[in-house]
Amino acid sequence: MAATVEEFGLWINGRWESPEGAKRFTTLNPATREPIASFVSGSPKDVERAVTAAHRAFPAWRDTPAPKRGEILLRAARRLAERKEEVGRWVTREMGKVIAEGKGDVQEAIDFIEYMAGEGRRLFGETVPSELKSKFCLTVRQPKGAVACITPWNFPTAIPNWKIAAALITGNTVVFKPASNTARCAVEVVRIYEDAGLPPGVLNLVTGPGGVVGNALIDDPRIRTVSFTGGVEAGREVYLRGARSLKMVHLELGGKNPVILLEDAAIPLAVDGVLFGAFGTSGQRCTATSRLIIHEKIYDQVLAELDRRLDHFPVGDPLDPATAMGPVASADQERKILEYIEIGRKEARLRRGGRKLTGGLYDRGFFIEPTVFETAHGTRISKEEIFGPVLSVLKVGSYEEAVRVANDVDYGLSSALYTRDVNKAFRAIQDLEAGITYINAPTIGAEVQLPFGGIKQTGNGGREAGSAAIEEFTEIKTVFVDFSERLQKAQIDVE
Ligand code: UN1
Repeated sequence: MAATVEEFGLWINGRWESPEGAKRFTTLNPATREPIASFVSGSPKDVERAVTAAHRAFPAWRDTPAPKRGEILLRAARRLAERKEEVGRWVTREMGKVIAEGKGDVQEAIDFIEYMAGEGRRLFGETVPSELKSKFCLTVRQPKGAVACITPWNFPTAIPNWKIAAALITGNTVVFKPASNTARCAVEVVRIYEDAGLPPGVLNLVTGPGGVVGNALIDDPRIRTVSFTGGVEAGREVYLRGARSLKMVHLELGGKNPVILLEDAAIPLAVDGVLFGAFGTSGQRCTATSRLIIHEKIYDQVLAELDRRLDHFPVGDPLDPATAMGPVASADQERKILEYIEIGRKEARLRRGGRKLTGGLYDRGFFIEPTVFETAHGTRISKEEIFGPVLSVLKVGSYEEAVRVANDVDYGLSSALYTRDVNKAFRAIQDLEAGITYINAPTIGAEVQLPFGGIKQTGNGGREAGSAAIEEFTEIKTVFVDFSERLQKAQIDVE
């Protein structure tokens, strides 16, 4: 008999509504396959209502002073901080990351909302001298209008808030379309803004498939910006679709992030970092360490240390604080990762792991062993994003070769170098083709007050978080104020 689960509707214009006869879907706990909750599979009509609500709410929200908007955001951040434990558990139950990371996901959301709340008293423009007398030149930031935030399942509270909090502080209204398999977490995201007293229509939630809800949002001419985080194929579709109506489309896509260990790297520190980078969140981060590029002089020693550490690396119940790695997020994820492992077995040397875990609690969920391949550069597993607990290890003979290998992929999100040589460190900051470079730290763990994003196929040139978050959701208005009381002609009256 199917267990009954809590049912949620769509949040449109400040009300939870369940459209008559709507199709529904249920999310699952990937550690147990237990159902979590049921959600509406939104239709184009639902999107239409949500966009209308966002569009109508825009003028009043735009005219609310930004510091006032900031007060609401601060209340939302405090509300989320009070509920961190509870929401962190929803993240772990619905997505499978271990509880410390579930709470970390929520903390990242809190940090960012707080940061954006403060931004309500900044939102700086520029003042620039004029070439003419008695004339001021300045810029102001203006909101875009109604925007769409389409978010992935791997950071089900942090990434939605990177987008929503930035969109709201700058005076936009939002339609939020979360990944279907973490819809329960999306409800928590909406609730904190509801509790904080956000006016009706300023934030709206429509759950459902990207091919229906996402597409309807992108096609709606009233949506001025689409902010999307997800896979590269879906991102390309979003970009092309948005291009038809000349929308600003902000993309955060994949990664194939390298950690380079030079011959003078502090090995235990580096291995700590690699384990966290490669197997944290079961490797399901855009920033995950998926390639370990080691100088040949320390290659054997590093791998021996990695093996030693992985011999005691508990995989299991993500709610148990002693667990190092939980399940992968879904049956789909499990299938794709196991397919890549099969590809790897044919083209590279499997050093450890490689199996779906079975027996006991493993039979109920989607558990895969932490997997390490030794491979030559150029194999599929060393170049394609796997988004799972699979690390490709590559041996190189020099700094130059390490950088060449690191850069020879389609992506450019995060990168890392372990060395004690300050000159090499600074060279790598110049040489590594990536939006983020870490020195003596792994490829994951970006902080919200800095811009986040990548180059090449990781995106289309934008950044989110940090100061860049404001750019993502605002138009710049350039203002000229002439108080000379006569016609002054730029470029002409200058001699
Ligand atoms: C992602 O995987 O898309 O730097 C985001 C990190 C996290 C964010 C990851 N703070 O790994």
